[in-house]
Amino acid sequence: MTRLVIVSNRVPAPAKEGAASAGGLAVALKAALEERGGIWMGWSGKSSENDEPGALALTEEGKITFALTDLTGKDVEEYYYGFANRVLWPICHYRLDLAEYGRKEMAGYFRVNRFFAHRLAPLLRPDDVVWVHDYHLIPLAAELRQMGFKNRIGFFLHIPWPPADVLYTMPVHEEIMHGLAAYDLVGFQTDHDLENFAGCLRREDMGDAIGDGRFTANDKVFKGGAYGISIETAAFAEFAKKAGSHHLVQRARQSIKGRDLIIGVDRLDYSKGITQRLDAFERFVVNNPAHQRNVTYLQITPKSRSEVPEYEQMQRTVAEQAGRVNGALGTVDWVPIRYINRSVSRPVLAGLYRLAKVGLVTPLRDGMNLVAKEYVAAQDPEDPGVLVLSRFAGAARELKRGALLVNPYDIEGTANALARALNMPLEERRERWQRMMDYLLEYDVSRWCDDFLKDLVD
Ligand code: GDG
Repeated sequence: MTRLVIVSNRVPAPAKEGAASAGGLAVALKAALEERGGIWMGWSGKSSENDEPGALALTEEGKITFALTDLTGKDVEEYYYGFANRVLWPICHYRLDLAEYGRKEMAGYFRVNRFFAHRLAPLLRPDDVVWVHDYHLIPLAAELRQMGFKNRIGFFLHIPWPPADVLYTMPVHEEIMHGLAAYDLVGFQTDHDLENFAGCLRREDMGDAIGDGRFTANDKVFKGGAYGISIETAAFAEFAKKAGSHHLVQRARQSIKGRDLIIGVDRLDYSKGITQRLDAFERFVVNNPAHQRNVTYLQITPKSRSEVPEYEQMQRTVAEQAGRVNGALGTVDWVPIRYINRSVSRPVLAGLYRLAKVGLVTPLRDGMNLVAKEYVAAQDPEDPGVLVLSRFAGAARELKRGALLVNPYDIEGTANALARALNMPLEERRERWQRMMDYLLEYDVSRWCDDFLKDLVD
């Protein structure tokens, strides 16, 4: 079996609390590496003290070698915050208005990708299979090819791929498209993203889909496919069941005093639709006096990318909004919204999912959304909660037969879905949950990993 080399911007730390606590993606990729032996390379998350990025730090864990590199402060500023998070992230989430094109940042992005390729090169053997992850590293294969590497190289994009009209507003769209065409296999979360990608190839006569999951571009044929990422469904279900006895989960249960719990869990990010969701919850409470005082909405929102101004601004907006709704609707013995602006541990998160009658997952645009899948897996099969899910999450394409799908821009519609979820009879809840759970048990994260690697190696 050939060795596997994974490259991603960040590399997960070794798991401390057992499989499901580490997060499904890390577990699945580590399992794939453990099986084949291999390397996981990425940025250490640190910036070097001087202008030199520093040497690769190698650590062995079983059959896996972790290879981490520091970046310079300038690299982090331009490649990570500048281009990846202030151009590619908003563009891929259809937010043309938020993209900021700086020449320096664009150059920094390509420079750091070249640097990654040079760092990786001495570690690569001719028959290694390379799997590159996410928007930070699109040009990596093109750099390796330029250096003469002929290895199988695959790419998986964790975020959405936009239509041509959106992508082509980006000054370096051509380089980005050429970068993707340098892979042997390009994987997207959904068929919708894949269609958008084909549309982007066609728009400037760069290439096209030629059937059977194959594409042409730059006189070369490569594969493209949809591989919806997932979670370790069975392990997470078991984990959530046990998490009920965690003292913090028990305290949460006591504190909601028999009220219905609605849960929202998202990194603080404008793509997640948090402000629209708070509006919808407020509308629901106003429209449904019978539910007032009987419902608690818990929003868990760890900070992310606080160095990017839009995120800093959003942090203030969400906190103010939660405070305003509580001030307007709360009573002496009822706080409608509990807002936690930091991360909670994975066992507590799993236990809270299971406590909640409704999982409210309403991104404005999302590659997949693992919270939706985790919420489903965590439910008690005898008395499952209801998933209210945005139609613009990749997960909606897989869970539409069980979730209540909403348009997150439609505040009234989302409020109505909340009412429907809280009033849903047990039998309907069970049927809907079972359909989603059956799907998630079959298409778990190991299946995602196997399907991608099989197509890459074939
Ligand atoms: C990107 C794409 C795609 C969140 N809060 C806490 C916490 N989390 C965990 C969740 C979940 C993960 O973070 C978030 O994953 P998502 O998929 O929901 O969203 P992104 O971070 O935007 O991920 C997305 C994903 O990549 C994978 O391809 O699905 O579309 O945007 O696992 O549980 N975990 C803990 N405490 C928290 O407070 N422990």
